[in-house]
Amino acid sequence: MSHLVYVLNGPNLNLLGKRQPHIYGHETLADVERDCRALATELGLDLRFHQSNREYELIDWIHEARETAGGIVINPAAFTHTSVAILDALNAFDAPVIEVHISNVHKREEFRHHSFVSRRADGVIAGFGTQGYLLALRRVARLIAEKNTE
Ligand code: DHK
Repeated sequence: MSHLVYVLNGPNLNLLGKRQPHIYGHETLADVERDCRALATELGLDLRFHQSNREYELIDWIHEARETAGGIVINPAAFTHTSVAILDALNAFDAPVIEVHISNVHKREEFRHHSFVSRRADGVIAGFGTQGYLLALRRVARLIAEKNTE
């Protein structure tokens, strides 16, 4: 299985570090990308790191990943709670998917408690701040390694 992992980020995550820092923290998405790249190197993974405010772009990256990637780490942000289209795209992807939320969505408003993406995700991380991305990458690396020794 491929060592390429897509890290996908949904709407408003371009404002990470500036928007509601009491909820999402002070780290920017560039900080997250830097830390993910450093860990990926350590784990022997290649990374594609993307953010978009547009649902179709996230779907296109998931389709691209179908051809090339061994795993997807996705923080769909608000699309988590609304997007059957992203769920359908992930259902067409055959390798591990880990869903990440920076905040603990279960501690927040009722409408954040439901995730379409969780119906497909192999694991869900919420409330670990931006460290959640690194935990997700470690999990994907483990799942890829297990697949490759099967
Ligand atoms: C990020 C968002 O933008 C929200 O819409 C989600 C998620 C939670 C997060 O915690 O990373 O509800």
